[in-house]
Amino acid sequence: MKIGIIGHPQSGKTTMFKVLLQQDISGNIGMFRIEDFRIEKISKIFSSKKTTYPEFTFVDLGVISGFDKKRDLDNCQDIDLFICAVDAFFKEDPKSDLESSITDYILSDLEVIQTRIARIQKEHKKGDAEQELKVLEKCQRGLSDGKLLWKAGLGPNEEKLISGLVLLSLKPLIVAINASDQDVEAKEAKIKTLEEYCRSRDICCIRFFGKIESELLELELEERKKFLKEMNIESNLREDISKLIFKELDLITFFTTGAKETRGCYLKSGLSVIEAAGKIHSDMKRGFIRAEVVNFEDFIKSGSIHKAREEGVLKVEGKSYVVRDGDIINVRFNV
Ligand SMILES: Nc1nc2c(ncn2[C@@H]2O[C@H](COP(=O)(O)OP(=O)(O)OP(=O)(O)O)[C@@H](O)[C@H]2O)c(=O)[nH]1
Ligand SMILES: [Mg+2]
Repeated sequence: MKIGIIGHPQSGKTTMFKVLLQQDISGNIGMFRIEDFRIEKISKIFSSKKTTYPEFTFVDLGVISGFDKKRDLDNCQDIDLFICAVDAFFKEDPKSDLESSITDYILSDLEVIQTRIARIQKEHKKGDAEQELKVLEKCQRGLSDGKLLWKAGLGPNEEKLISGLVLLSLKPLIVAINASDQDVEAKEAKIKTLEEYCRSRDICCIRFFGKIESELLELELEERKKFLKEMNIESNLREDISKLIFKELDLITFFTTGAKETRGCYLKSGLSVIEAAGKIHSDMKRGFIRAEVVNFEDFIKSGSIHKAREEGVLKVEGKSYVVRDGDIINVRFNV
């Protein structure tokens, strides 16, 4: 999954990017390791030589502006979710910044949609093009009402028909409010206004403390946590963002384990075990026979795979089994 950071100039995008990646990174792309205590626990129990965490790719996209729209949109093509940084440390009226970012989003999508509609109408195509036109018109109505497409109630088939277009608001959006390190109380009101605005649009938001959190990057994790606690700052940007991304993209985590490696992977919820197998290795999908599955909670209660099998919580499942969050999966395959 690829996550793009956007926002107004100087809103703290790069600061947030660095805090999320836990390093003073020079480029604008980096890997974000998703912490999950379950992975460590499983790895320890199986004495795995290697522990592999799931990761998101983060991209600091900079400002998406009118001046080089084509290039900006090309960069957004494969983004799965956007995080919009909003400056509440300096700006008097951060809500209007966020509103204007959202308006830019909507206008960009409207332009893409209208261009596409004009093209289809000009070519007088039938069949799929007619279906697409219906979806485009639905999108146009939604956008004209100020709705983000991601909230416009499009079905999977409708989304498929327009999947070739770069529509920013079709992707989930999380708002990250860069709260201030100074005059915290005085700034509380404008942060609350922002949070209220996000609620009214049904957009998830979190607070972070860009300046302080980035200054603490040089310290060890435990030291950092101690410092933040002493400063009365309750922010765990990495954990909070990770949870929200899982929620908005509707992801779950499953595990594979053995003496060689314990690995955590994320998966769209509702997918079956054969799709999970494909995420580990294409051979596993191709030659899938069956899977042995035990959920993390049951496994921990049982204490071992042997016990889990005895107690009947480890089950043999076929390819259509729908994976649950926390499943430990052993795929039997033959190629
Ligand atoms: N006081 C204060 N300054 C901050 C905070 N977060 C970021 N800054 C400062 O604001 C400036 C802009 O931060 P960046 O993270 O570079 O912002 P950006 O959105 O990446 O900026 P552009 O890429 O130029 O659009 C830098 O000088 C930061 O040190 C904060 O929470 N408090
Ligand atoms: Mg920047």
